[in-house]
Amino acid sequence: MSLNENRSFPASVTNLAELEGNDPEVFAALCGEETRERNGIELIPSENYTFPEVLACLGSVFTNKYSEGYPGRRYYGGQTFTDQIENLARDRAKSVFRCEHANVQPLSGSAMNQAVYLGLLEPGDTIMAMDLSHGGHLTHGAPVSHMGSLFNFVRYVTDPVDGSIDFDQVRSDALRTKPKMMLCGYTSYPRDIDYAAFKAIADEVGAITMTDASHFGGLVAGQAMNNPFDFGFDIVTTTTHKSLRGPRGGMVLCRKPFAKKIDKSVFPGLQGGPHMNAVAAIAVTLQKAQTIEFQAYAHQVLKNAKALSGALLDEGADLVTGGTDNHMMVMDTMKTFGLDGRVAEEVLDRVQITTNKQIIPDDPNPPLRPSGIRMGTPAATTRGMLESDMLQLSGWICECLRHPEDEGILSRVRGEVEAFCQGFPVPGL
Ligand code: DSN
Repeated sequence: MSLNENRSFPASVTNLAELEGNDPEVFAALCGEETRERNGIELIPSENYTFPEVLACLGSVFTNKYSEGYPGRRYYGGQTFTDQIENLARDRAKSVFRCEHANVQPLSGSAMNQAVYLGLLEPGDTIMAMDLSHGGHLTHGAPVSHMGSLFNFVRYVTDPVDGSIDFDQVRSDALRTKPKMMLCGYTSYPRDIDYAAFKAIADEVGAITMTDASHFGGLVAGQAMNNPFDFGFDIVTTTTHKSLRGPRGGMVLCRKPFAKKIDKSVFPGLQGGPHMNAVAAIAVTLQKAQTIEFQAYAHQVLKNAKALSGALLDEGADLVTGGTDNHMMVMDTMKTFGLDGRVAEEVLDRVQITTNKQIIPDDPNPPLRPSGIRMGTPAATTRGMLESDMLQLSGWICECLRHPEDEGILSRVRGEVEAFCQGFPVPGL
């Protein structure tokens, strides 16, 4: 049976036509964003172009439905189809990440991490996690976050030269502070994680092991990076919209003994009704993530990151940790070009190359004027760009940052970028 047997198809086209007529201001902004995404190169490592089917689910009638509870145990009627999609999303998550339980309801990355801490720990308990300026996320205990004041975070840092984590130091801090949880994962760290080393220390002190895989969830799913569950980890969280190419949202994946506490913590502990349009989109994403094509994509993301970082290094760029093992890199623009990250981001914005200003380890500068920028390859790879294209990107980036006030150069590069992008259509646009 077609869901659309009584109406014209596709619905989104009809809806956009209505939007154009009824709210031209919002329509104009939407068109502007679409053009921006089409004509520019997206290098923010946490952003991507989602699958067209994901956009279809997000704009679907599942938006209309409240579904507090879990499949088979809801607090509102009318759940035949929401139960179907949530079961699909959960089963697919378990299969893709090879885990025993999945909760696909968290509304965001912050909510998913908070649900884990609040569900498994008591306020005041100690958690070890990576320091914000060394690559950890706000929810990994940054003092400005609510989690930072609710729990006692002990932060580990990275080596200033090669970016490695000193596991002797982590072990001695763990023995001294007796964390209930050891957390690895990052938002701005261009290296892989030694899960075995973390797990050994956690076992020694009896800590729960958690990985926040938000940035590289898609690369784990595509079998291009290690899966923490293969090292015996207890909990893995991941957002669904970064390298995974799904809708904005989060998932908590875990071993069976943690399942009940995690579910109770997400709902009713932290959230009310899940966004079932996003859950439907997560189901679609996880079906895509099981394909050979997605595996090829994930591996190409890493190859492109190696190519881009290599080309930048050849141009004399100072990259934090000296390169990358994953999909991202952080360039110290202060050291390389004498520009702070805000200025570098603005210069690149002007030529339609989108990056984000980024603090570097122990940054002497404040977060809104930090010393670097962060770049990554998931979105460019989605458009079909390959290693040779990364050489071209590196050339434009360095030329513009060497001549930040040369209007002639910036205007020429802007045109070249726009022409180049026409060869790499954004899926679905
Ligand atoms: N905003 C995400 C990122 O850019 O890494 C993390 O929350």
